[in-house]
Amino acid sequence: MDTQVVIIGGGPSGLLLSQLLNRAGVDTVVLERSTRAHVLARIRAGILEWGTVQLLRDAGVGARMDRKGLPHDGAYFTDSDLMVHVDFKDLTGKQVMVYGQTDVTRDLYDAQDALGTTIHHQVSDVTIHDLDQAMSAVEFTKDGKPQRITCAYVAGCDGFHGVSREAIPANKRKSFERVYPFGWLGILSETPPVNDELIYANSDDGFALASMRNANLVRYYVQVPLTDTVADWSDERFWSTFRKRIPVQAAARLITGPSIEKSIAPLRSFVSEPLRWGNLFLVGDAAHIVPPTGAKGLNLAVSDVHYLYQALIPALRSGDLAGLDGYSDHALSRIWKAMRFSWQMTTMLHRFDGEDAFAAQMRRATLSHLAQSETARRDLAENYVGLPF
Ligand code: FAS
Ligand code: PHB
Repeated sequence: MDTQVVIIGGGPSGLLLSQLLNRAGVDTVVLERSTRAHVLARIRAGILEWGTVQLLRDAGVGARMDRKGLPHDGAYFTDSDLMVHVDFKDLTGKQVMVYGQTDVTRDLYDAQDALGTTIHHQVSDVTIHDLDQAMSAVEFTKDGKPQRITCAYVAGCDGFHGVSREAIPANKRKSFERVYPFGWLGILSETPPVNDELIYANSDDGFALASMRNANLVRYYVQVPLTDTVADWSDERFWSTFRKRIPVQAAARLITGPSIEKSIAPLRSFVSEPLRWGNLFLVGDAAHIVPPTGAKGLNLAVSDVHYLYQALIPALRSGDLAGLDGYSDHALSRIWKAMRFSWQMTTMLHRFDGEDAFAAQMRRATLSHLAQSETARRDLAENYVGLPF
């Protein structure tokens, strides 16, 4: 056997699984189709649940996060000028950490390099074999040459557009999907945040999110029609729309500047079951996608990694397969709860084209209840900071 675990995908879930396994003495090989620079250029998640923060520290990659990250006690949820503060720390005893996925991924690459882990970049033609045998294999092309690696297990950490999910026969897979009729246009701008904590803003004109990366780098989003492209959105148009959608008291403090990154992400909810097929285990976006409204995408990938890591160690050390046999159901239980929260936040905060006045009233009443009910705020807080692993 060439290695114990082949990990397909060098994004956050693949790298974190490799890091945890390597630190436990397990040999891995990571296969990534892009260059490291391309992976690190992606601007994605910005909020880490407290369980994610702890796991990154346990993996030995928390030092830079603890120096540069911003612990946040709460966030604001608004309906036009009604601003509701949900104090996560007061309601749950936990915070969240503002620390970009790009930084997490960079920290993981640095740590994997320090361990001397084998990470093949720019691989292509990845195929997975013999999943029902004691020893499986992964074939791929690297520098124009065909390669084959034998292994005990394969972790499919290759995201929504990867090959792992398709390695499970279509008639053995069941998928669930909700595609939302809008996307998020996101920008990065080297300007001070409009608010000390995040603002999830619902307005008659649509949704906006005021997030950040540090005291002089903001990450702002506006809901846009799916038909829009980045070319439709000048900085001026972005700023005037964003200013219109956040509460007036925040808009008065807004400092605008040139965008240094601008991209549109579609919104969907997706789950593929099961997460296991023989020696293959799906992790993260390879198995599920959530709309970013609940800040769950990256964090769900991390909890999958936690469950798979906890299951692989006894299997590899003593042949105890109970954890692996239970991985799919165990991970799916938490996945579906995060799926629900992300869907609820998306329907609560976005204006849907063609919606009737009743739908707008439901959104308004939901936020008004949030303002008046500590129970409602605690329910949101428990889900936002992350349900227990
Ligand atoms: P990833 O997609 O990050 O990584 C998969 C890796 O596998 C990639 O590097 C890919 O190149 C590689 N790969 C694919 N096919 C392969 C193959 N055949 N062979 C080898 N390698 C292969 N989440 C949030 O919480 N908040 C957000 O704001 C947010 N914004 C997002 C914006 C966009 C545009 C996208 C796409 C996602 C966003 N997400 C967000 C979700 C995102 O953060 C994911 O949850 C997170 O990247 C999941 O990590 P992975 O499972 O590692 O998948
Ligand atoms: C981000 O900072 O990119 C971010 C924060 C919270 C979200 C989504 C994205 O819910």
